[in-house]
Amino acid sequence: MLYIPSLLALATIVAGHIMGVSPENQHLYDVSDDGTWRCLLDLSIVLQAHQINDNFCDCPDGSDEPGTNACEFTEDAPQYFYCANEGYLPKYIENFKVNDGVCDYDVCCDGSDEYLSGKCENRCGEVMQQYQNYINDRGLAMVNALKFKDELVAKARVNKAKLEEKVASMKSELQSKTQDLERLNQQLKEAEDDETNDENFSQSILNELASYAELIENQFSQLFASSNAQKERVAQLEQLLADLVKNYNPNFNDLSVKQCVKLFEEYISNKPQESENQPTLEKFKEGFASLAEKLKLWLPVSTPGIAIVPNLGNMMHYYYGQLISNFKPKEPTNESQAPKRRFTGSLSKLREKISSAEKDLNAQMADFSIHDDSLQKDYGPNEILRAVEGEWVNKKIGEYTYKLGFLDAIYQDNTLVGRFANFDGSSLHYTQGSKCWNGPQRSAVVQIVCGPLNDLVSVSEPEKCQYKFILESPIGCSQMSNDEIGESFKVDTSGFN
Ligand code: MAN
Repeated sequence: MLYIPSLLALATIVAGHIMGVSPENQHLYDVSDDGTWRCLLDLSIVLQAHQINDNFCDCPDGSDEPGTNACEFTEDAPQYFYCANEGYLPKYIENFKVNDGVCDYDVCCDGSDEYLSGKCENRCGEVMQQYQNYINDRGLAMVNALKFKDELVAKARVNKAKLEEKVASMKSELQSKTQDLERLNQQLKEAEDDETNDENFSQSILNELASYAELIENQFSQLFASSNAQKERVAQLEQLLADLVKNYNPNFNDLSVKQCVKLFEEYISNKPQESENQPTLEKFKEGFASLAEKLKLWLPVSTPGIAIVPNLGNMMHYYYGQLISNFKPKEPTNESQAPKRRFTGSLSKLREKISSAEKDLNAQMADFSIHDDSLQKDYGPNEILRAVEGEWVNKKIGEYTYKLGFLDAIYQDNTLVGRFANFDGSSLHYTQGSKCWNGPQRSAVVQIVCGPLNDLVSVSEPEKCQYKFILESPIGCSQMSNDEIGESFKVDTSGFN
């Protein structure tokens, strides 16, 4: 049968050029000498040359219809049409958009996707202009953003240096305070040793006092005993003489008797009255007991119920025992019942000083650890996050106001979305937020894209209570080629119709 090419076929085969195929792929449609061609992904299917772009889908991979929309566009076999876009950049458009009556200038600025009707004039000049403006603007923005980024890196470096300086000074302060504390502890030890020496000293003094006290008591006892015996004898003599005065015969002219009677009468009349306050051993003992009472005020109080023995030596030993027991390490006792030591003021002051120095040192150690840990933390490439530590970005998006603190936390109004966990170089991760109603704890990933300033541009919730933020920041900027910048270019077709 004679093959008569259709209008479409004529349109798609222009001087051996296959419509919808890029120049570098044209060779794939070279026809064999016998005038046949095989499907690209299934060489067992042999077609006649005129079956290419005949608006009928013969190949399962759709390769025989690169310039029409005859083959179905599926996920497994997507079909694309090549637009040359002379003066701009070649592009591929989905085949179902070919000859559908719509000028898809965002892809085919040359209008070639509507080649059948020819209704779409070539706009590639304007598109190219838009593209160049975009590249220039974005390029300039990128240069500025990179400048900001360099400033951030420099600031991060300064912040780190300051922190290192602070950590070093805290370290040396801690070392000196540790040494001070060691000195104080040494002082305490020496003072406690001195106290033990005092104890030995007190022991020898008190021993001496006790033996003097015993000696004095013995001497006084003997003295009082002999004094009483003497008094007894004098009283007997006085009685003898009093009898003599009473009974002698004055008619006997015995001069010696008369002289003795006269002298005795004088002796009696001159005899001093016996004092009421005669020294007695009891008074001496009473005096020492009062001294012992005073000692009780200075020494720890004895166990209730132990009577004070009214023997001078015993009393000395008794109070000495109290004194010694005070130096011995004490069993823990009920504070209210425990006797209070009244002579260790300087020691207790020293202990107080040590305890407050220890508290101070512990607080400073904790503070030091926070700073030292922060020195070890991961702050991303060039440690750039150090530059924004403590900064917050706020933005009302939809019904909520979001607050994002770098290295801190994210809030959705007052709800905690998450606390900073880590930075993987392109995204900040926040976890351990407040629990979602019937769901997980809130968490967020903040993707950082290049921008001149820190700005939250969008938020979404791909899974319940798991948020995704896009944050523009100089942190996300890196040197890009024009082609890379151009990847995000979108044609503005609003002025084309
Ligand atoms: C709040 C917000 C939402 C979240 C729901 C879950 O309304 O935190 O983002 O999806 O709670 O109950």
